[in-house]
Amino acid sequence: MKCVRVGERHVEIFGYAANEQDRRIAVSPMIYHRRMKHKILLRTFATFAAVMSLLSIALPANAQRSKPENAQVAARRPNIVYIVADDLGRKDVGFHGSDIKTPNLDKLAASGTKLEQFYVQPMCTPTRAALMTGRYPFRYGLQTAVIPAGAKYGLATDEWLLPQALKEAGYTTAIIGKWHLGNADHKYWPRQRGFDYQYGPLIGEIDYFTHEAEGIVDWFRDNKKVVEKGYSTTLLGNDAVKFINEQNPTKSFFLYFTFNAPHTPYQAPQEYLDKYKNITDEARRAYAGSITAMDDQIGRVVDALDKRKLRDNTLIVFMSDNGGTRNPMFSGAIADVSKIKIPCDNGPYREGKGSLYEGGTRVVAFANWPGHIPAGVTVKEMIHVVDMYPTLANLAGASTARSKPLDGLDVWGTITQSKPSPRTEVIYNIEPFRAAVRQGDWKLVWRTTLPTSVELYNIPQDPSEKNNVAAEHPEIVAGLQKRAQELAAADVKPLFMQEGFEQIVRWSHLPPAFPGEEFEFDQEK
Ligand SMILES: [Ca+2]
Repeated sequence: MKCVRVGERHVEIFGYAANEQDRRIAVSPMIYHRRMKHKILLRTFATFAAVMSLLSIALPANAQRSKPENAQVAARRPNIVYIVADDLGRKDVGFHGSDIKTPNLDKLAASGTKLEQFYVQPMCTPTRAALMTGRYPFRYGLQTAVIPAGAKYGLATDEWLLPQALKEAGYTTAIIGKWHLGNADHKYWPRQRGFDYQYGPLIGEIDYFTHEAEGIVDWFRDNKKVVEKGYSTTLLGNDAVKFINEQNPTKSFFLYFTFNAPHTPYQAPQEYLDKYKNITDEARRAYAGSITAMDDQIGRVVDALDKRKLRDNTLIVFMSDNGGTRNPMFSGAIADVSKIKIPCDNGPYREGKGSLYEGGTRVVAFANWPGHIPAGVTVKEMIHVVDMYPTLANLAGASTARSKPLDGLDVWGTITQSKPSPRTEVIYNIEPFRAAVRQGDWKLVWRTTLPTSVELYNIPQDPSEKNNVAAEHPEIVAGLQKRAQELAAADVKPLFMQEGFEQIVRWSHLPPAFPGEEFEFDQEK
């Protein structure tokens, strides 16, 4: 675990001090409050410092635009259920060979089309922003890290989001699950961004049972905080089933169904832990249980669609928002996983969440729509999550005229007919300290902070990114670096860093930090 030593304290990055509970009891409320204030600032700085120091890794301008259609036409358009898992390891589903049981996902994948080169951003916020906007996060400053729970910023309100486009086309729109695109101001909340209905958490991670982070409940329905008992995955499933049952079958709906599972803290109800008595490692048992619990809720949603005879007119898309965690620095803030064996498995791909290698960005994904998407097919063409915006908008008869220039391309022909993907380039990310760009088979992974590094991989030949061939292909490296530089010159600098610097300035105006008054001070030491 990386630590920043400040005065008497070690401030853990993305973690708590191990004996925090004991300290709370030991100190006075005033001192405790002051310490917490320091701690929050220090953790923000530590997060920022860690990202800066440890991360060391042909624009499709003419996205297809559809013509607006009226709401009556939309009534014949398919329902869309877009399911997002949080930090799911690529290999951690049954159909990728895991011992973790996901029978419902396996069935949907087998009766649909698997998307084997489906790319996302390496963390929660950027991927969700890319899906909602059809644009890479470096276009609007969300490319670095996630929106911390205490941050003020959010997804720029001048972006025209997918639910806004679908709503305009006559769809009923709902988010049931995690948002993570801004929480400090109502203007960033989903009901203000095109969703007719909202239920679930707004920030990046919560306790599955208390729905809290930092002692604050993060569980809302239609902008109102609700206190409910239950395991978050089950509650989200209950609500999704209820939503489906309430829909008017003559009106199309878009359900954005986004679990906080299997993100840390690794937690599952006892009945799911009991399914994995064979797994001795506690973290992996809970992680496996949380995945199977999620799978069960997805099964309930499919059953609800079946019962209402909606399956033939419903597209289901499933993806993870980033690869499984492999580096504790990116696991989250609630649980310290630095001392456990991290349970996520990204199969053959290098590293995981937070990384620009394939393990962080090439995720488990499939699409299913009986009669429209072939069963038993695996598409190996490149697709990026930004492509889903124009693809779904066109499918829904929604206009993208109010969108900013899309990075996404319509990949419906690729998904349904295995046509060559219109996407020949993937921008993994553009950040001040690193970038990764792929054109065709070649992928550049470029760390720009000292010590710099340049890596080049031929992904089809070397999907595990083991053999850096940059020295053998200087002209390809130069071309990809030029592309990264062009994009960086036009980007919006990371809001995470901008607000991080503001926090540092505030930190410098805090009262001086001295050792705690409650401790005995040995004059000799
Ligand atoms: Ca995530």
